[in-house]
Amino acid sequence: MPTAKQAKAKKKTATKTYNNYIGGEWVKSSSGEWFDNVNPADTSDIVGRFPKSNSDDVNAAVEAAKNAATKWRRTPAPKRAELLFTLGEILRENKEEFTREMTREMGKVLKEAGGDVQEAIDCTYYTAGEGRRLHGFTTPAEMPNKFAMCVRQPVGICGLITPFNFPMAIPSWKLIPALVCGNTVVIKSGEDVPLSALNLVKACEKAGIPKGVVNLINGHGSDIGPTLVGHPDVRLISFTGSTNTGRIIAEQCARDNKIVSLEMGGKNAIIVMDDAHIDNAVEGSLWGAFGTSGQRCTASSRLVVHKKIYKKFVERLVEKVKTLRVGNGLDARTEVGPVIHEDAMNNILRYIEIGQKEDKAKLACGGNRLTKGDYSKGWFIEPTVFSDVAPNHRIAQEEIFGPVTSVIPFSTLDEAIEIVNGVKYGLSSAIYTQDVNQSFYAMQELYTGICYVNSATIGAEVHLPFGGTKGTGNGHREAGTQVLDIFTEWKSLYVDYSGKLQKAQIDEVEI
Ligand code: UN1
Repeated sequence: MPTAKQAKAKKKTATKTYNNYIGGEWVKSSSGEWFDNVNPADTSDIVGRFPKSNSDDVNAAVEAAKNAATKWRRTPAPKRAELLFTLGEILRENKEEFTREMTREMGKVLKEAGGDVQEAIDCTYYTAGEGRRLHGFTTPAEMPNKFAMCVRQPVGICGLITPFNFPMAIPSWKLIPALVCGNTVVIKSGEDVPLSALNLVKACEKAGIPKGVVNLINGHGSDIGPTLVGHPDVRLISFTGSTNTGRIIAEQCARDNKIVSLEMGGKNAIIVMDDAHIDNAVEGSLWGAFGTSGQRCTASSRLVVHKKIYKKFVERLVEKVKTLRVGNGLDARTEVGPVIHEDAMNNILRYIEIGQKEDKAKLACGGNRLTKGDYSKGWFIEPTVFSDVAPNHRIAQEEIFGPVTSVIPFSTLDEAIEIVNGVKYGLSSAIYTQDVNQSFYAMQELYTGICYVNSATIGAEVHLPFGGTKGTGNGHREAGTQVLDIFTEWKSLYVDYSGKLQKAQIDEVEI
């Protein structure tokens, strides 16, 4: 028999178990199976046990969302928004705890995890404000004594599929607008970071969002994704993640005539002109390339640098990169955390190998997995810089999603723009220059959804549209007021008060 003290100690270290949230109840998966949420900085640290859901769980969650839909849709939008403002308060009150839990499950450093939670708070307050706007419009009708107007209506049940890299911000980008617009949702969060989405959903419960309006199912994409995407009662899928999965989802949605919004890869670049403030450009590049260990869709994975300052830039960059402190994100001194899991690490290492074989490209620093001491517990890669990279090299074309960046030389601004635009993605771009003409020309010519001047490619704010051109997405924008166009459909309303039949396009109107 263990002593009371031993039992207590055991209880303290016992892995916490979490459930799905369906119809306002916290429930196990009907599979009875679980998966571990593992800290990528220390794989012996199990953050929690989460239900490994299956199709039955998805069906139950959709059913719950369906049952709650009519009442929620009919709740006046300003009242829906009031609950969301309360949600914002709850997130603010719990920011510190949510931040630590996020770092533990995802690996990003505490400061950045705090930024992630803050982005969810910002999104909640900003988007809740739409509850008293959700503007439609009126317009003159072409017949006399007839009124014409247009209103937004909710689309119905939304499936929200979110990735690992912004464990609370990205779910909030989808959830909050969906709710303010009057939809009910089923969230399937990234299986590597289930706790942050669960914290968000728990906060929704606390805020008083009615049962069934928000449902959360945990588990692996391959087990539950197809059922959610293919479910006949789900009207919309909003997905952020890999290009491959996005394409599969889009194909299924096309077959079923579903609305689908996709946010996928990026191969973002910073142009550094010869007149740039070079230290600012180096600092921005460090932040853009190695923040979140390069695991942002917006990461600065290409640095396109003018030949006149190229040597100096690479020298200063490499010098700084070598001083970056890699480690467990929970240590406040850490600047670069681990990558999310072993497969991701191996994929990044494979790209580093490919880079080393590219004709003329040089490994300027980094390039290895870190394995000594505490590093052996997790998935750490040295911040890596390739110089003398050609625009068509694979490391300059394909998304690596890790702490690796490529420096590419150029001679003219037009050449630099061609390099930046010469990839299949179009999410974010940036230019460092002191010249107003060059900066406006670049803003005009860079074919990306986001463009920064004198700043890196990361750091989008929630009140501006977020999304990209070409292979990054399918034309939608999240955040801003533009996200409302994803989560509502327009309804045109005509009211004829002439007291007779009037035929548009046919009847002559006397002038
Ligand atoms: C992402 O990488 O998918 O602009 C989102 C940024 C963050 C969001 C990134 N606010 O870098």
